[in-house]
Order: sequence, then structure tokens, then C-alpha cells
Amino acid sequence: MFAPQLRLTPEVEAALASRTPVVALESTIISHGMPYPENLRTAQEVEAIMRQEGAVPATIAVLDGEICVGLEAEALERFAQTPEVLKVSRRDLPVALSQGKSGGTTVAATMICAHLAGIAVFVTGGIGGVHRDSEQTMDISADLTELARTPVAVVSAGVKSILDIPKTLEFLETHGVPVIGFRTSEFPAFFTPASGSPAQVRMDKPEDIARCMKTQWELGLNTGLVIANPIPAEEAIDETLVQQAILDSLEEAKAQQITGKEVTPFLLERVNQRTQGRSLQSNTALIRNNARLGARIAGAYQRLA
Ligand code: PSU
Ligand code: MN
Repeated sequence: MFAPQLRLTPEVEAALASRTPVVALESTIISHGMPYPENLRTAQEVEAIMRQEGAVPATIAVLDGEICVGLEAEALERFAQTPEVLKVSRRDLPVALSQGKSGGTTVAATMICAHLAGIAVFVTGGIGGVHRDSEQTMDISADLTELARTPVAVVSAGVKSILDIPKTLEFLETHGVPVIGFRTSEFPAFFTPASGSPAQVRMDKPEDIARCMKTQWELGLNTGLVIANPIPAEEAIDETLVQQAILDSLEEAKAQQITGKEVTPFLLERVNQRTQGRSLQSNTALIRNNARLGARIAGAYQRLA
């Protein structure tokens, strides 16, 4: 039985028991995606937005060998100030838990933990994907294979163009993962509302998305869904600025021979630095936007159940 390693906060436990909508949040974005103190401030704001929308946020992280589903205010503060924790994706979960370690959970690992806890909706900033030089490196995020096998709906602002967006979308199509554009027919590119690649389908109401989730899982199709929510236009970054920052950062990663799980955090950090905080500002804005949508989808899904 796996249950002993799942530690729910009383708030999350009560919400699940009373069928109050609960939304999962990842923690690699806190430990490896943003610097302190923006990481903490964003995590706190996102939780507050979800509560305003009537949902209970459950930030998921691994602390001292336990999967925590929901972090109390103090635990969140401590976690945001401990940059040396592990980055925990699917294969790192058994390692970190059995060794009593702490870590931020990626989209993949957070999906696993959310599903174990009975949470259907998960909000993040951007998901991992197929890297641009994947023909040489075979670097494809475990987030994508997780979406192919774990039934959780993931709300994001799409995929950063540090990645190969068309290849990422092809992978999701091959693996049977619905890709829903919220109020857009284009797949968003994280910092900008459009990538030039189409989403599978456009949906305009959280209720429509909730019905699609329910239909998918009632069919026994136990895959995830990608809900792609474009960054609000007024928060988007100048496209040429961010593209140049990305190209320079990719080159730097290659020159420094960064590989494996270090690649994504390295690129995120370097792009942040090169855009002098502009990217961080967009990053926090789009996560707040995703938090609102995620809470509404969770509410709509709960009403269907
Ligand atoms: N993309 C972002 N911000 C992030 C991440 C990706 O724009 O913080 C993090 C997420 O936690 C995601 C992980 O699950 O990076 C993917 O890492 P990798 O590419 O190593 O699978
Ligand atoms: Mn990788």
C-alpha cells in the first residue's frame, strides 16, 4: 500500500472529503524555475487566486521522503528558500522517497502524486516537451510520456520556445493526449499567445473542458489532457527579445555541455537573466491566469461528478 507516503494537509484532506474542488500545483517551478523571492510570492499569489475562485490549492512537493499534498504557509516559505533540493520527475520519485530526500516535483511527478491523491486538475506555467535538438540528444521531457499515461488535466500557457513546439505537439498527438486551446485555436508559446502551430481544438468554457475530461476518462482512456491557456496579450513579452534570449541561452547550454535534467533549469535561468526580469514578470502573470482557469475547470468538473 502506497498511502503511508502521501501526506495531505488537513485543508486538502477536508476538501477532498467534502468534494470541494482541489487543484494541484507543482513545485519544481518553485525550486528550479524561478529565483527567490519571486518564486515564493508567485506561489502564494496563485494559492490566493484559487481560494478566491472557490478551489483549494494543493502544492505538491517531496519533503524528507514524503509526498506532501498541500504545503502549509510555513512549509512553503521554507521550501522556496531551499534551492539545493532535488528536481523530482517520475524516475526520481522512488529514489527521493526511499532515501528520505526533499525535492520539487516536475509536471510528470506532480501528475502522479495528484492522481494518487484523487486530484483531477493541475495548474502549472509551462510543460516540458521535445527539445529542439532532439534528433541528436533524444531529449524529450518525461512530462510528455506522463501525459500519455496518467489521467490528470494539466493547465499551462503552452510550451516555451526553448523547445521544439511542432515536435512536442506531434508527440502528444501520437500518444493520444488531447490538446485544448482555451479561447484560442492556436497553441500558445508561453511568453507569447501564439506559436504558429494549431491546438487540436478550441474550447471557450471551463464547463466544456470538464465535459471532455469526464468523457475521456469514462471511455477508459487513462491519459492526461493539455489545457493551453494563452498569456494575456498585455503581459506578453516582445517576441524578438525573447527569441534572441532563447537562442543565446541554447548556444550557451551547448557550449557548457549541459545535459539531462539540468538542461531545462539552466535554460529557464539564463533566459530570465537575459531578459532582465521581463520574462519573470510574464511568467508570474501567466501562472496567475492559469490558476484562475484551473480553479474554474475543477469547479465545473466537480459539478459534473
Ligand atoms: N517549463 C517552464 N517552467 C518550468 C518547467 C518547465 O516554463 O518550471 C519545469 C517544470 O517543472 C517541468 C520541468 O515539468 O521543468 C520539465 O523538466 P524536463 O524538461 O527536464 O523534463
Ligand atoms: Mn530532458
